[in-house]
Amino acid sequence: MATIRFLTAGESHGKALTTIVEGVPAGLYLTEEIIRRDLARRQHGYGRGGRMQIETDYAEILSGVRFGYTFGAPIALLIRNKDWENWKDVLAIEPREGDPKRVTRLRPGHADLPGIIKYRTGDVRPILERASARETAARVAVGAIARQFLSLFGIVIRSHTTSIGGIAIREDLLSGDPSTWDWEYIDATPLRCADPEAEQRMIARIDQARNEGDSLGGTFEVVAWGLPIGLGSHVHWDRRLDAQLAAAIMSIQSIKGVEIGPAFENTKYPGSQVQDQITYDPVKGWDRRTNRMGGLEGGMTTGQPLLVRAAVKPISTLRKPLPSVDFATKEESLAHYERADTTVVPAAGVIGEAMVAIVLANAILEKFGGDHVEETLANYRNYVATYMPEPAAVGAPADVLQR
Ligand code: EPS
Repeated sequence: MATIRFLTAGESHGKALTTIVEGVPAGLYLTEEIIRRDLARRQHGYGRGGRMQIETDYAEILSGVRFGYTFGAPIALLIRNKDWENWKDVLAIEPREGDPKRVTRLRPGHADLPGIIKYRTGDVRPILERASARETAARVAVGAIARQFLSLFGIVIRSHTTSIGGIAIREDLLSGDPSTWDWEYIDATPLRCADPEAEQRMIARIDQARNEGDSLGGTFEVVAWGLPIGLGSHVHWDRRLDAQLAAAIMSIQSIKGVEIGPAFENTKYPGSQVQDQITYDPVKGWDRRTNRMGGLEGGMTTGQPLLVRAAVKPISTLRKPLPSVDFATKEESLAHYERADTTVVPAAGVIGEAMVAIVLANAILEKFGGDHVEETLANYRNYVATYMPEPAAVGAPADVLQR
């Protein structure tokens, strides 16, 4: 069972997104400002629609934190939707006869058709409201808590855009040790992209798609480093960390593919060129010459950086709608259109970070347990000392709890 569990509720244009996060150990330093930073990163990114000008996402902590520290109780979060003011009638809670703005013209690629049939709503509105990626604001807030917990162990998670609309970054830009890459720079660029030349072409492509009433997909990579060897397990399918990561990433709206490291690329080469050769250094300990397995072997971390890559489909709401069918009349009609984004790939990377953080925080808690973070840290240090040559090199920054 996952140790940290969370539920989200809320419609895209409803009053608010709410979340309850259960299972975070006591003693974790946590403030609304820590969560706000990640929420702002998710809102940044060229190619979003008008909605991001309306919202300034902020998670109020309603419970589970006192004097800046968690104490083991569930943490409740509330993110208000400013846009709710404009949707009060369409999403009224009180009973009402019919809806003059009923949506029945189905968008291929969205949850519209399976949702309206399955839930018998007779109206796509409630389906699209909950299927919307607005919900990911709540997930990013949970991810910020998980990230704060992981920082105690020296684990860092970042992401970057690797392609949009078929335009890819130069791969050699991001080789070697990710802890040395300029993540502040990447985060500040319009597309959260490491390759300025490719980024310019991506921006031009986004402008073209916007002008044509079209949308674009792409790919991103989440990178995590500072991981101990042996998170996850080979012994059972649902304890394999790669399975948990793939499920978590695939649960993000618009994601249609995931790979660990260069998994599809690896299929082109014989085994002799793909396995990551093992080395041992008397000071640094176990290491690898390459990282083509993306930091996982047998469903367990190898101690190498974790590389999780994902494919984001072009979003399905198009200003130039595709031919479709009206659910009410069953006659041919153009698909529904309302304000939407042209591309969401830069934001999807931040959401991917959040989901990876939640999975890794659970992997740490599964292995090391603990109701207070000091207990988890003590177990962590004890374990890492079993395979590290220099006990002094073990463990997280000791002063991190003093902030
Ligand atoms: C979304 C459509 C757009 C996006 C929204 C997801 O919203 P609106 O319909 O209000 O213009 O901006 O994403 C967010 C609001 C967000 O915070 O990410 C959709 O249909 O999925």
